Amino acid sequence: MKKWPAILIFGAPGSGKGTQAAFLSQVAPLLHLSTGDIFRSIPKTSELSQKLASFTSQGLLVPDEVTLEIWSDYVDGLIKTFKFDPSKQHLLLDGLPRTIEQAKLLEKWIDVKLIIKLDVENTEVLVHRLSKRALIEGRKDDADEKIVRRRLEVYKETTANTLAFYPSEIIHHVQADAPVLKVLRDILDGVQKVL
Ligand code: B4P
Repeated sequence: MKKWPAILIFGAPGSGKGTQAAFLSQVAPLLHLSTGDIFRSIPKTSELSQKLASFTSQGLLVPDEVTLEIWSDYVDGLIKTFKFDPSKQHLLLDGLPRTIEQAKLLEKWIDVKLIIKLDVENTEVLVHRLSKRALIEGRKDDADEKIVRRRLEVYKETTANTLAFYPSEIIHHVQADAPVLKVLRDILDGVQKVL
């Protein structure tokens, strides 16, 4: 199988991955896939959704095999329904991989062209953004500060190390503690080199 070309958007919870990926997919031939959104799209009454919630509601990562199985089934569905054409589009992966094991498993499917790394040094900025989103979107995992802080710890302890799996030449760092449009402009500087 020919691997799908992909750009990864990488950063702590609240760093702006979902926000920026939504903008980017409007202006470039990119198919935005957020693992968090895929999980949240599964009907809440299903057994699978309840299994996922047992992890996400505590700020923990969903197990690697389960994550990749759901993600790959989802992409297969998009190909079969002509919503993703790998010959014309790159995937824009938001929130995947989050562990080195996920990065290894993904090698089977994707050819990573670029990684956009959103840098926000101050944890309190992230906590503030997520608490604000809790008021707007009502996501349970944003509403409890203890859970938000646990997600940030999981990011520091596990997800941040995942970046080391990839060659540093393909990593484009962006200062993400800045207004949304400035962050977008800096991201586009990196993206235009590969598209
Ligand atoms: P996600 O849905 O990916 O949650 P997130 O990382 O918190 O959100 P995101 O990064 O998209 O939000 P953004 O900063 O754009 O994951 C939810 C859960 O699912 C995880 O905790 C985990 O349990 C599970 N999960 C997901 N992927 C997984 C995987 N691969 N393996 C295992 N488990 C997985 O936005 C945050 C807020 O900041 C928004 O309100 C936005 O408006 C604001 N904002 C963004 N940019 C800003 C800026 N420049 N200035 C001011 N505010 C800004």
